[in-house]
Amino acid sequence: MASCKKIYITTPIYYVNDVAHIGHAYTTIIADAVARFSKLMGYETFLLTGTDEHGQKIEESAKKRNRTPKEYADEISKTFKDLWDDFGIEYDHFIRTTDEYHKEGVKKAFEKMYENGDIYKGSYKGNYCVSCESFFTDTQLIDEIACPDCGKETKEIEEESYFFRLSKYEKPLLDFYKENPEFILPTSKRNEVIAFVENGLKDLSISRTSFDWGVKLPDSLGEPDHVMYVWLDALLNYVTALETEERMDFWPAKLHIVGKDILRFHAIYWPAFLMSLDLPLPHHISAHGWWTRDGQKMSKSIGNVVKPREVVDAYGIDSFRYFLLREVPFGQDGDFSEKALINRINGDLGNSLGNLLNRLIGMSDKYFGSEFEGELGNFEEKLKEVDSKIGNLENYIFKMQLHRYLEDIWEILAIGNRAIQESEPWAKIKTNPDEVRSLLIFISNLLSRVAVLISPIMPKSSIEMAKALQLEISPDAYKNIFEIRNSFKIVKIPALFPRVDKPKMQKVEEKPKPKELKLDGVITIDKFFETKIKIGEVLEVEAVPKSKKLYKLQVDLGEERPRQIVAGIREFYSEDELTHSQVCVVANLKPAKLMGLVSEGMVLAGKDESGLSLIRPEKRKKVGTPVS
Ligand code: ME8
Repeated sequence: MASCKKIYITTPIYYVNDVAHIGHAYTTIIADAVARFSKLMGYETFLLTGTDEHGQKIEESAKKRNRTPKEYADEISKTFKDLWDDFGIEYDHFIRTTDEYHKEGVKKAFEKMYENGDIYKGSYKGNYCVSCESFFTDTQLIDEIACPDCGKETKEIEEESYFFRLSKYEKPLLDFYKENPEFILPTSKRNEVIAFVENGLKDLSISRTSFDWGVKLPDSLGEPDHVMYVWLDALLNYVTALETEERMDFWPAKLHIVGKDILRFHAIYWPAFLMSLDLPLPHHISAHGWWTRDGQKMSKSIGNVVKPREVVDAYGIDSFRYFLLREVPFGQDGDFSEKALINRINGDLGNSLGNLLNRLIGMSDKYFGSEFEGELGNFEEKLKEVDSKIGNLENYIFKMQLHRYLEDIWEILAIGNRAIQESEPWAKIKTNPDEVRSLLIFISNLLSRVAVLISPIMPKSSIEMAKALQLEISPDAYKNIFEIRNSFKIVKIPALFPRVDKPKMQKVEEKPKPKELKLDGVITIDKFFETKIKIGEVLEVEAVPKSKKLYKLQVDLGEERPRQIVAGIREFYSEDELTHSQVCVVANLKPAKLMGLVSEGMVLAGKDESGLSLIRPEKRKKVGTPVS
């Protein structure tokens, strides 16, 4: 473990534009597990979580619901806090970016960065994604409009703005990554960040005038119309929370745990801001992968978002915590399915852990009236095998290898279950009760170790196990984990993980897939573009003699002279309606003769039983504009 004695761990602060889902629960549960482990190891530990409440996205969400942004933020922030409280998350401080102390702290930081010469005023023109609250250059956009991160449409904005000299930190950042190879975890993600920085960093626009819902710039700047860029406001929470608790001695953070979606903000902007503020940089930014459900991206419109409360109501918090941390290696994407969760409960939790404890409770009661005392005898070697595995476990935690940690604990449980199988106590209890007693001493010592080791991951089950084994879960118990106990009084407890026979959660309603369209005479886009359609203006209209249906039109397509077009629209439009109106014309049709008149194009129209309608541009456009 690292030499620092104070460990500061953070989750992202979550946007209050929506309630928590499995992704938020995942990050928070990992952070809670690591913080609990750190406490178990005897380190002074501070866990921070909270909500991110400013920005255009929140302002828009509130407006849609006819609420003020603050009312809306109060309500959603509370749902996050209540959820973490109900889940037993042991956070030390819950920050809200609308808290006064935070806003003051952010203003002070802005002032300091300004005084250091890292902030200047300019004007910003660019493409803004409201959903991601970030800017993109034209070349970063997909199809010239969509956000490269979330695919939603960006807005072009031009406004006066303050800028942070991010470009100045390009080299210091690259040097820092080089000198601190474990700054970004997992290391696979590190290369992505380095490549991004090597590509060149542009100065960052850090104030907005196009909306209100944010922290105002410091009064000293005299800019009442500017609010701070939400990511500057949000990232600073990691420091303002400690300041208000007067716990700056916890800085720098040991671990910022984030999803891979926001790694760039934490691994590039955040260290650059900190350098500008002359503050030391965090030890690790750990980015985890993305959860899907039943192999599909979660989305409200599909209705397949995994609600953490629903899972926990059905299966209990410890099963959920175990599943999340065991199912996917940190950094990789994971898939939630109820079936996979049930398999973990019935397999790992029920058959391996629950069963071993049950066997111990049953045998100790039946053979020794629940109390026994003795030596390890033949099982001494086996306990050594267990202890050698435990020796490696600590390394996994701060490297975020929680799945490996759990895998090793489950190997230890397998050693215990195997020992019972091989020793056949039921056959030996009459002939060799000493060996059976030794076996139970071994199993009790093994389970005592496991009870302590799983306490950060499954705190409730660990307390239940401790009750059965009559031990206390504490940093002392962890420090003395290798001590061998020779006498036990086992207390009966209900089965830890009863078998789950059928799914308990509400089924996700499968929305019927849209029917496949039957397309007639399909053409390629190239073929379509062979037809040149242009916008034109009707200059003159004349009825064709001896015809009830035809008009002779002079249409300006922006060419050297107007075109003469004969069109069968007389029953539906008056001359006045047509003159100086715009129409769409097929411009590369071979000229044809109608009633003896040359027609040099075709106006587009649609006709049904109620009559005919010309196809016109919705707004007036320059004549000759191509239609595509
Ligand atoms: O980004 N799988 O807030 P946010 C895994 N306010 N994790 C997921 C997930 C998924 N499908 N969906 C969300 C913000 N997450 C900013 C953060 S920090 C200074 C500001 C988790 O509410 C994951 O941790 O969009 C991700 O990084 C975070 O929620 C984003 O939460």
